[in-house]
Amino acid sequence: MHQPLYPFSDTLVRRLREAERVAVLTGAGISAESGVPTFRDPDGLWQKFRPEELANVEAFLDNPTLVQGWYAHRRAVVEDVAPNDGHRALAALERWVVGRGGEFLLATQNVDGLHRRAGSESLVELHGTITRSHCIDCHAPAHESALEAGPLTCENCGGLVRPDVVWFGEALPEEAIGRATEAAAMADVYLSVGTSSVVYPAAGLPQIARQSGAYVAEVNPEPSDIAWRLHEQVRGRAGDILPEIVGALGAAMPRPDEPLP
Ligand code: BV8
Ligand code: ZN
Repeated sequence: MHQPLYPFSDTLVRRLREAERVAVLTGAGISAESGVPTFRDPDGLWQKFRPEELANVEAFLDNPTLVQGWYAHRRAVVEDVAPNDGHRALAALERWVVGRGGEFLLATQNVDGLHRRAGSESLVELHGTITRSHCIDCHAPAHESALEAGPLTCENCGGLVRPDVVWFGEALPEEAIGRATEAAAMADVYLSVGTSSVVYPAAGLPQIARQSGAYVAEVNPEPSDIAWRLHEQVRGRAGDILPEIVGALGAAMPRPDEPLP
């Protein structure tokens, strides 16, 4: 039996081998190794800004230029980085599960678009994406140009332009949370990777999986808010652990320069 280098159990590998349905939830931690700051880590985004100040509609309407500038900064960071081995390992896991006739869904809270760039296909973005923007009045897609003085407005109607993300107090995209909830309820194995599990409804997904009979493990250097409710806590970084899990299954990892199938 493959002796993993990392602190995950043979049970997890066995349950993955036996699984017909695998579902995964990711948070900012899986993008940390790509150089995208998380929210609640000591050097995270929320240390400098409070979410209430930036990631909600009132804050945006109060100070659109500040919020647009914050997202423009985060978009520039994301355009500069690349998926890491953690993202690629989940794309490999998806191909391995689907290749054996199984079902796979990755639900991410991240808005950085790195999972899609790593090759994940069965993917829902629970909190939207900063890679697209739209007008708050006519909802026309908007192209975020560099912020000159004053807020960016819609070329169509002059309305304010906002990123396609889900802010606090806003409903998640129905289809995305619906598919993610169904996948959690049906999963044989559920992996929660790189999330502090404090934001709902996303943080409820691993708990739904657990209550529905899935084997639930989290991959995180620190225990998340719901770690004690899960079967297994794999202490480590996603970019180290996930390729080891995928290796233990004999699934091939895509190379960074490998063109997508
Ligand atoms: C809604 C915007 C209703 C996009 C974000 C009281 C109790 C329960 C819920 C609530 C409550 N009061 C209010 C609520 C609801 C609220 C909520 O949950 N608040 C919390 C804070 C209490 N939720 C909402 O408002 C949601 N909407 O409920 O709407 C509704 C229904 C119908 C109609 C109308 C309304 C909306 C939630 C989405 C909010 N948007 N961001 C953006 O700017 O990015 S949330 C923000 O937090 C990000 O989206 C992020 O994805 C999310 C979660 O954070 P994480 O991804 O977990 O990141 P974090 O930094 O916290 O943790 C990183 C982890 O990684 C750490 O554990 C760290 O140890 C680990 N890590 C670090 N390095 C690594 C690693 N792991 C692995 N490898 C590594 N290398
Ligand atoms: Zn408009």
